[in-house]
Parts: sequence; structure tokens; C-alpha cells
Amino acid sequence: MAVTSSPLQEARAQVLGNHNELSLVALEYRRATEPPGNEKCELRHLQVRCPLQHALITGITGQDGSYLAELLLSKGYEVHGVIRRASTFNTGRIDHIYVDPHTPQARLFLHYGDLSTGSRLIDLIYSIRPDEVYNLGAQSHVMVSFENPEYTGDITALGTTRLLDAIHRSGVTTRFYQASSSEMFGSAPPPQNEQTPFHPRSPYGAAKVYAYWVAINYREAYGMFCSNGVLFNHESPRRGPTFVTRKITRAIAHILAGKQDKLYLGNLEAKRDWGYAPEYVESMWQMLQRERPDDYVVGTGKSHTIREFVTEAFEYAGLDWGKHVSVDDRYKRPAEVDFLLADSKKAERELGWKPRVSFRELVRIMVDGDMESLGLTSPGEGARLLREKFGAWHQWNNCVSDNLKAAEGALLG
Ligand code: NAP
Ligand code: F7E
Repeated sequence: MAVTSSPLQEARAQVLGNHNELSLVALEYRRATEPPGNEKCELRHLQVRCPLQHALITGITGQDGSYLAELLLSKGYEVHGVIRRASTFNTGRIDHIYVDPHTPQARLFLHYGDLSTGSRLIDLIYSIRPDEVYNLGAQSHVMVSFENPEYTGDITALGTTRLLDAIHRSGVTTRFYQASSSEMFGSAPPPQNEQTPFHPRSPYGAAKVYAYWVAINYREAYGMFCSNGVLFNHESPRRGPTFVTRKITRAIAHILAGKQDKLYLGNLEAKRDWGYAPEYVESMWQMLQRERPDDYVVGTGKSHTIREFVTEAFEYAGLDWGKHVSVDDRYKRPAEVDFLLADSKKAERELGWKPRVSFRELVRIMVDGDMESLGLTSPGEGARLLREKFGAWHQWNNCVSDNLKAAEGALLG
């Protein structure tokens, strides 16, 4: 048994016993970054800040935000999320982890706010004083960015500046993750890595390039800990229903349930490097645990056409896609990104990040998810895979069935 001889040592032992090693990492980090203090000051840090790491997530109601919130809660964080005020509920993806904030054990807190409004962001940063900020909020749909280029620039590009500036002006020391995107590479030939020059092909891609550089600028100008995760497409049963993978798997479930007969798509020949979203949010957290901020490309290193996704998904569900899928030019983009393929060697080397879910497995997870959400019996391979490959923070029941049933209810009702 450890012998403790001072209040500080006792507090340290208690922190280590009750929480994970993050608490001590935080202490060591503060020691390195703050003026040398005495034992009393260190003890205050342990008691006031160390038992809980505080994270702030913009875009917590989105696909990635919801998985990241689950991951951080599983690691013992207190999680704060920015949500947009809407006249309808927009928290379907996080309802299963939400508890009344009056509950003493509550560790998830939601705050109204918007990336369009800097003053509110300053309030939030100042009052929450987060240890880590994850900027996942964005107008994230590429086709929508052609229709709403100005709005996309305001939220996806300038919203990042507003948040970085809120952190800078509030004087809060925090680590910052910027959700950068493979769309920034655009027409740059594959494979794409951290050295590949950007050539965006949409207002969304251009806005993300701006946000990427502004994060680097705050790092260089003010010494802030800002890291960019340049993530390639990542999907899941929680993917928004207008992105192509989910549009396909959701249509399959509706066809099987007799609610839909045709699926209209745009360009079937574009190639994407698709991975499984919960694995990608792990890389976000890993980036902020590094000693120094840096930028990382994250993807599987395998690329497939939309046509291949359609074929794999329909075959898995026992359907003939030729009978159901038609091309409608209205879904084709004014400028396309033809071929994305990640070279993630740096992330593998420095973060130890490696994907565990293959393209074929991803398709199965998504088809099962959509079938179950409509009350159909799925072939079940996807559910089995997740049970085998993931730990406790990421469960089939809350990540797929409950969650999607609620969303379907909202959509259909
Ligand atoms: P998503 O599902 O579309 O979620 C976007 C989130 O941003 C939602 O929570 C949305 O809130 C929020 N948001 C939109 N406008 C906002 C505003 N004005 N102020 C505050 N929040 C706002 O996106 P995702 O797939 O989770 O992606 C997360 C981030 O990673 C995004 O920045 C995206 O651009 C980027 N990214 C995604 C991928 C991918 O393959 N998924 C790859 C690379 C980068 P509502 O729920 O209220 O709409
Ligand atoms: O399109 C083609 C479309 O909308 C993929 C976002 O998360 O990933 C996402 O952007 C491909 C494109 O994703 C339809 O032309 C064909 O070639 O699913 P998507 P995206 O544009 O790659 C990046 C990494 C992000 O950062 C973004 O935030 O599929 N496609 N037919 C279609 N796409 C859609 N949406 N709908 C169709 O009917």
C-alpha cells in the first residue's frame, strides 16, 4: 500500500485512485505552463481542476460530435456542447447520454450558441474554461455549399476565427482541435497526405482551407495549442441522411419496408476513402494529448466508387440495385472531387491510429442500422462486428437502434 506523507501526496493518490491518469497529466501540464507555485497551489489545482477534464464541443448534435461526447464521457471528462436554438428538437443523436443537469452525477451540459456569434462564444469559453475545445460545428454539406456559399463561409470559415479569437481574448489556456477535411485536397492527385497542396473544388472546401490556416495562424502568432485533423470521409448509422452512404443504406431499408421503390443519385464514379466515424473521433482526442500541436491526415488508405458502395450495400440486403437506382443530374455538383485516398502514415506513426473497420464492414454496419431502425430483422453482420471490435464506450444498442428509431420517429412523425 502506498505511504502518503503530505496532503498533496494524499490528494494525488486519491485522484489516481478515483480517476484516470489524465488528471495527473493535466497537473504536469499546468506545472510546465504556469509560474512555479507551492504545494498549496498544486493542491488547489488537483482539487479544483484535476479530477475532471473539461471539454467543449461545437457541433455536438452532429454525427462526430455525438460520438466524441460519448468517448470523452467514457474517459471521465465533463463535456459541454454548443447547440443551436431551433423550434424543433435537434438533439436526437445525444438524447441517450443526456441527463438532467440538476442530477449530481451529470457530466454533460448543453449551451445554446452559434458559430455566427462571437460574443456568445467568448461567454462560453470564459465560463466553462475548457481544457480542450473541439470545433466540429460547420455547414458541412458540399452540395449545400454551392447553393449557400456565403453562409458556408460565415460558419465554416469565419466561425473558426470567432472561436479561436474567443479563446485568445478570454485568456483561457486550452487545446484546440479543428475539424479539417479531405475536401481541401479537391483535385490534388491521390494519395493525399500532410504535404499535398490544397486545391478545393467547392465553397465548403475553400472555407475549410481558410479555417485550417487560421488555426495554424493562432498557433504561430499566439503560441496556442491548435491541431488540425484532416479527416477523410467517415460514416456511420448516425451519418446525416443526405450524405451519399446514408442516403443509400436508408433507401435500402425503406425499399425493404415497402415505403420507397426508387433511389436517385448523382455521380456514381467519384472515389472516396470511407471509414467508420467512431474510430475517427478517437484520433481527434489523440491529437490533443500530444506534447505539441500538429496536423494529421486520417483515413483508411482504401478508396471505392459510389457505384461500389451501392453494389455492396444492395447485395448485402439481398436486393438488385439495377431495379431501384437511377441517376438524376440534379445531384451532380458544379465541380466534383474525383479521387480521394488518404496516406495516413504520420497518424499511424505518431498517434498509433489505425482503422479497424473495413469498407465491407462499414457497409454492413450501416445497412443493419437502418434496417433495425425501421423494425426490420437485419442480416446482423454489422451488429456482430461492432460487438467484437469496440469497447464499452461505443455500444450497438445506443449507437444504432435507439438513436435511429428516435430520429426516424422525428422524420416520419
Ligand atoms: P454534421 O453531422 O453535419 O454536424 C455538423 C454540426 O455542426 C451539427 O451539430 C450542426 O448543428 C452544427 N452546426 C451547423 N451550423 C452551425 C452553426 N451556425 N453554429 C454552431 N453549430 C452549427 O457533421 P459531421 O459529419 O459530424 O462532421 C463534423 C465536422 O467534421 C464538420 O466540421 C465537418 O465539416 C467535418 N468533417 C467531416 C467529415 C466526415 O466525413 N463526416 C470529414 C472531414 C471533416 P445542427 O445539428 O443544429 O444542424
Ligand atoms: O458525397 C457523390 C458526390 O455528400 C460523396 C462531408 O462530410 O465528406 C463529406 O463530403 C460523393 C460525392 O460527401 C449523390 O458527388 C453521388 O462525389 O456523401 P457526400 P462529400 O461531398 O465527400 C467530406 C470529407 C467532408 O468534409 C464533408 O463535410 O458522392 N454523390 N450521388 C452523391 N452525394 C450526395 N450527397 N448525394 C447524392 O445523391
